[in-house]
Amino acid sequence: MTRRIGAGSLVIATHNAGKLKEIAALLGPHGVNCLSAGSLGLPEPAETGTTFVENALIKARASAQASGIVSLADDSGLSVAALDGRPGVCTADWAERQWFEGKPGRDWYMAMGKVEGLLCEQGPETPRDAWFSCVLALAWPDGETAVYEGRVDGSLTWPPRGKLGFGYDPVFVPTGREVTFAELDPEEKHRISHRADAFAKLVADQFS
Ligand code: ITT
Repeated sequence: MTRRIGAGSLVIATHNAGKLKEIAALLGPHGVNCLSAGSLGLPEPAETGTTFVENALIKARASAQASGIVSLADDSGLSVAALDGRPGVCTADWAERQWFEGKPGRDWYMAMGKVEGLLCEQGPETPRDAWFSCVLALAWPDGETAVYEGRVDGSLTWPPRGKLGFGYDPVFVPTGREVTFAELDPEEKHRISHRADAFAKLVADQFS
């Protein structure tokens, strides 16, 4: 049986404000006292893994060791079928700019445009199927870990639409809907997203 988080605090080992907001909302009903990596001043480890699982474990372990508190990390990304699954684990890297709004930062419009540009190079008939993956990793300070994987399928649209969510949400239309993740009510995204899928597995294992 998997070890339980228990009644104490849990560090959310992310420096991404959009993820932090979604994870806190998903954990809310379970009465967990969430602390953020940012508020504890925890460093961001280098994501040197080649899979979502490896990178989620790197982040969760680094946080648990630095804080001494059980930690939850999320590694996630967008995979495009016609691009052989790219950007995948490099999803955040495709947004990195040396100078963005006066400082180093992430430019999501540029990243979405890069995906669109590569699809356009392949011609108008290119399938636009894509999926988001999310791996949630729990790590305890003594080294024990647990991993939960989630996915949501959909297709890419252009131009971007909607102001909600974060990252690549404005170009992702989940299967069976006509609106993008950035146009969906956050509660609805929390029901169907890759993060929600991974969370359902975590909740079944940890809180049932
Ligand atoms: P942390 O490592 O600090 O958690 P990060 O942003 O660097 O934050 P990742 O390495 O996991 O996180 O990168 C995943 C990227 O995938 C993220 O920055 C988003 O751009 C994108 N992404 C993940 N989930 C998403 C979602 O629900 N909607 C839109 N984009 C998402």
